[in-house]
Amino acid sequence: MRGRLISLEGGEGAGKSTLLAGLREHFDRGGLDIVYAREPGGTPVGEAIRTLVLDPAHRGMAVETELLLMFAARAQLVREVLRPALAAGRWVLCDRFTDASYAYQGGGRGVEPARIAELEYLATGGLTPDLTLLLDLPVAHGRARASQRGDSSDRIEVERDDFFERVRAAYLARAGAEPERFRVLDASRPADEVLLDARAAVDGLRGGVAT
Ligand code: Z5A
Repeated sequence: MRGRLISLEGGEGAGKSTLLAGLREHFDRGGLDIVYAREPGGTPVGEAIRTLVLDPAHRGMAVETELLLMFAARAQLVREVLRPALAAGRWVLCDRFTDASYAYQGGGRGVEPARIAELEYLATGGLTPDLTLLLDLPVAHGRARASQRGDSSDRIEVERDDFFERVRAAYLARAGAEPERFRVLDASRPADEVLLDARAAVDGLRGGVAT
């Protein structure tokens, strides 16, 4: 039986890394063998692309280049990690997937969704998550959290608030269009509450096995 693909999405500082750590602990406790991946990245080729695409030195990167690099990393991840894991019946938890391209390059940068869909088919063959957990919170809240981490901003994080407002709107529009796949979580709540909801959604997908 094919495994399941779960993706985590959200704007800057929404708490994806925090949630991922909590879910990981939950799965480990249940003795579940989960494959973890992240985008852009998750393979040696993908991690090299991540370094390139997020490097603030490349301020002049064209929108099309950014889009193609995201999908180049994704194509590699799908071929090298996701397809083999799913075919072997394993479950995969991926920190971002194709929805991020529709939100950031589509909503944020203004690329036509139809153009993105062409690349999606090429890179993923139409592979879609079984469940997408969207961490939603106001842009200013997420940015304040991210700035508290004290690390330096990458090439996308330096964008202005209106960019991230469009990203958020694009995510919510996608969630509204596919309510059966998305679970929108109010990420402004304490991390343990967000984790409880996320666990319930994932366990629901497992038919209650991972309780
Ligand atoms: N990108 C793209 O443009 N197109 C694509 O197709 C793809 C990606 C795949 C890298 O993503 C960038 O790539 C990203 C989108 C773009 N650019 N941006 N901006 P990333 O996922 O690696 O990085 P990120 O989006 O910048 O995530 P992040 O800023 O690292 O945030 P996070 O993982 O969602 O948050 P966190 O580190 O878990 O939490 C941030 C802080 O808040 C931290 O101090 C936590 O302790 C705290 N926190 C977390 N949750 C809570 C709660 N619930 N309450 C209070 N405090 C909390």
